[in-house]
Amino acid sequence: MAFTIESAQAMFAGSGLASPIPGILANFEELSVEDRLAVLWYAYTETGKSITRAALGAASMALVEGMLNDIKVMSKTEQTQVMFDLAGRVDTPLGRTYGYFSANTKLGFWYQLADWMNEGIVAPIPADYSGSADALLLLEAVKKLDGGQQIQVLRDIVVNMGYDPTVSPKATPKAEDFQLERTEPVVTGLTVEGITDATPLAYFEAMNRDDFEAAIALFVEDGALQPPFQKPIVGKEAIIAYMRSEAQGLNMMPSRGITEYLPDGSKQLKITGKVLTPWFGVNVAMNIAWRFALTAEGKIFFVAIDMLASPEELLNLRPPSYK
Ligand code: ECH
Repeated sequence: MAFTIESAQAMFAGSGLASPIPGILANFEELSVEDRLAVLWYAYTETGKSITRAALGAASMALVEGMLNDIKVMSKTEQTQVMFDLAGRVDTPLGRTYGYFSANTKLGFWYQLADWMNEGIVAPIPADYSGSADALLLLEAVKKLDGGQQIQVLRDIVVNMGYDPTVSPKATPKAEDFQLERTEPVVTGLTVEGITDATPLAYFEAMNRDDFEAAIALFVEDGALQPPFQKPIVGKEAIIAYMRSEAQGLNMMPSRGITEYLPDGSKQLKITGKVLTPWFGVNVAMNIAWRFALTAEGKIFFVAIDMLASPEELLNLRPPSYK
């Protein structure tokens, strides 16, 4: 039985709980722009305490610098308008420029604005705004998430701001946009309880060295990678472009896994563990599952990265019916 992307997506279906994140993101979309910014401000000041942003590559802010400097010299009213337009995805020149930034560049942009807000250089949010009942409810839901889930929510919202004139497929983000440097030592010499297969171990070690060439060499030509809450990215070229832009400096700490052997020699594996992002270092560990579909030759046909709904899922690898 050969895998298809659809069959691989369904691997270990039902072995995880439904994540609260898609619902929270959908509710966020229903809020007014004022409410959105207020929720982001409070969510950020809660989690932001633990941000130990990695050192940024020297060239990395060049792209956003012009935009940030324009904002810096604006009046407070204009600054607020820019933020409203970005949050409301209005078609403006600034919104379009933002729309083309890679995820890390967008995060770096807001990170700088947040600093400037605290220093009084940029208009604060929200000076005299207390938030609607819906906004407060959403904030309560965000507070109940673990740290890893909270930063995922923040990241998804920031990525979807601005005006994006491209219809899918999205313009491939450029790696040189924004380089993040490692803050934590690279995790090497991994052992994963229950996993002896060389391919996933080689994958984790390559990713932990930011050696995306070595990681991509483990995939079949039309292989696919599915990031959390996203559609699969198909084909080696698209995957490596994505990795260069989004996976720099990540530390992957897989801890245990299970393997299912299929009659034709192919395998499906589920591995759980923690991932650190250079944005937060050791302050926030994300609970993650990787679901690999490996061909009989040991190549990666598909890997899905899932954000776990609860830490218990790190241990419960099988659906209830297997128990
Ligand atoms: C202020 C108010 C106005 C509006 C806004 C504000 C600023 C907000 C700021 C937010 C900053 C947020 C940050 C979030 C960073 C999140 C990072 C995450 C990373 C997750 C990575 C994962 C990796 C998974 C993968 C694995 C693989 O094996 C393959 C590759 C890959 C307050 C001004 C907006 C400043 C910095 C969640 C899960 C494991 C798929 C990448």
